[in-house]
Amino acid sequence: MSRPAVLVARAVFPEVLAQLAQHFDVESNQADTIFSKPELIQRLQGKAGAFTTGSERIDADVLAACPQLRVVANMAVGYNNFDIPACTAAGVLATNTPDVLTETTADFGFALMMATARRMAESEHFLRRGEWTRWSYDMFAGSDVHGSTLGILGMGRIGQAIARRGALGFGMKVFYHNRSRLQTEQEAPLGARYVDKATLLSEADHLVLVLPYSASAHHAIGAAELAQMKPTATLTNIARGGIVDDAALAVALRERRIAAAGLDVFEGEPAVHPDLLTVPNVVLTPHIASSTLATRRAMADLAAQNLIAALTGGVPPTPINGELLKRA
Ligand code: 8YV
Repeated sequence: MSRPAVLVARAVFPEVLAQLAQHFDVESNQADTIFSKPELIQRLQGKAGAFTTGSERIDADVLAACPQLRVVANMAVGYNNFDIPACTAAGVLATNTPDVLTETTADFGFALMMATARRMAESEHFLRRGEWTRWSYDMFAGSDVHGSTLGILGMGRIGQAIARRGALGFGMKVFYHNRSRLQTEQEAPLGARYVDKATLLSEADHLVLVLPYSASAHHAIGAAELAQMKPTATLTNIARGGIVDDAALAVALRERRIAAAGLDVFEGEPAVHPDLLTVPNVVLTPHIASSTLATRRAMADLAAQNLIAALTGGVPPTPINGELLKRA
């Protein structure tokens, strides 16, 4: 019997390719070129599965042009690169990689928030420019993290992991806003308080965004929301580009309407809004919140397990549109 063919759309660990090669005829992209939509469609011809990352968009056009496709396995917890209703309508199982990146991503979110509050990037640039010639009493004075109010927009797994760090490690008061309120037993150990978005914006000393991207989350933080924040507050975005209106944020930073921002994700990344590159009070990182070797390997392994299970009659561990499995 011939083996299913799969496409691995971006470069990945050779060990993961080797796992896949035990089950499939694998076309891989170790050159790591970014496929245009026509090229992606062309490479998916005859493939039953695809191992994707956030850079491949699987939409109705791709699905219509690739009728043999049965599963798309994203090496990411976020899946806004997939049109899930279109996948489900086409009978294509979609999977993601939750849980394995939660703690690593929370570590990074907390670190970025701290670097932002304590002006680490701005002061490092100053030092590298050779401008540090003497001590002064208010040099790069930032704002305290310990004992301050942590605001979390999007209280899923990663949001809760950041809240734990803040409440238990840094004595922070935790306010959050989310589509749904947590159970009392989840809130209680963190002293987390569910508030409306306006209260979150006006009360947070450090606001961290951890919500998934959706059309309704587009520009959830724009000029109007930034205007509701304290002028001393910081904003950290480790969620997705497009949740923040980056142009409006650059204006707010330049005019010191908020103190500082830490950004790991950008609208239209890897392009970065040019005004963000020139304002001093922002820490910028290239979408690396989940990037430790151990976690990236765990993500790749989980995506591979999903692909293997889905195409060899097993049970994929982390399906997104799992209703397709029940139907089968
Ligand atoms: C990925 C992420 O590195 O998991 C996610 O949703 O944003 C990152 O961990 C990125 O999406 C590449 O697939």
